[in-house]
Amino acid sequence: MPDTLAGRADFFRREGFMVVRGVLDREELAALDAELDRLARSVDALPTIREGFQLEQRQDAGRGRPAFRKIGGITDLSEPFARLLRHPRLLPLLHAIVGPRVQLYRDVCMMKPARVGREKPWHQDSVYWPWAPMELVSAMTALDDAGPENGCLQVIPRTHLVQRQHYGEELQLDLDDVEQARTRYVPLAAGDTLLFHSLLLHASEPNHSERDRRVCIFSYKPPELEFIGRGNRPEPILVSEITDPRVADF
Ligand SMILES: O=C(O)CCC(=O)C(=O)O
Repeated sequence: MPDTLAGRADFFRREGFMVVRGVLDREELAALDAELDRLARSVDALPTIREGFQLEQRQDAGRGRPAFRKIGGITDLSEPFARLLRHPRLLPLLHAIVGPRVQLYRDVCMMKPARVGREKPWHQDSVYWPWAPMELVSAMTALDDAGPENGCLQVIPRTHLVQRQHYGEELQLDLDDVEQARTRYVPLAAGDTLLFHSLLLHASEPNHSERDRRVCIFSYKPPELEFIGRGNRPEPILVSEITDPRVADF
């Protein structure tokens, strides 16, 4: 991995993803952990923000609390998650990739709980999303150690340059043999962040293990993207703005 900001941004543009190790320290992880615990205890009072929340289809009687699949609008629900949105380890890279003004489109925790967490088939995020051109960047930060056994993300490098046809209600696609051979697991330690392009092919397997695989995903965009969805364009949420591009080079 190149060690200058510009080199890392070039790597991202070429490969469609990159991993930033050790973004969160143990204290920050503990604060986020406590927040998810608090939200799980107040599920009945949880407001629906942006795409809202979903419980897992299969619940786990042993857990004693509802098992979430997803909690949307997490930065409005929790101050520690709002701080992660603008984490100083990520902002310079985000500016180098997205540009001088960075807005938030999506903020979710994907929980993939132990034993019951479902798979997510192969797809490109931008096919679901109302923005053109399809040039968003997601930052997936692991809140637990994530490996193949508990459903870490899988990607296919360099697939972010071409939009693919998806099918079905969940909008997914099937890989051919060549693509299958190019798939890669991306194991993350708790506190690592995977940045990936909104057209990168990715998926994750079910979690049959005894360990949760919780991640937080923020999807960032430049303000110039055109809204091509139905209804009203969502109010922009500014994450960070720099007036002097050299400031990004710290
Ligand atoms: O949580 C996962 O493993 C997959 C999430 C994902 O693919 C997405 O949110 O687009």
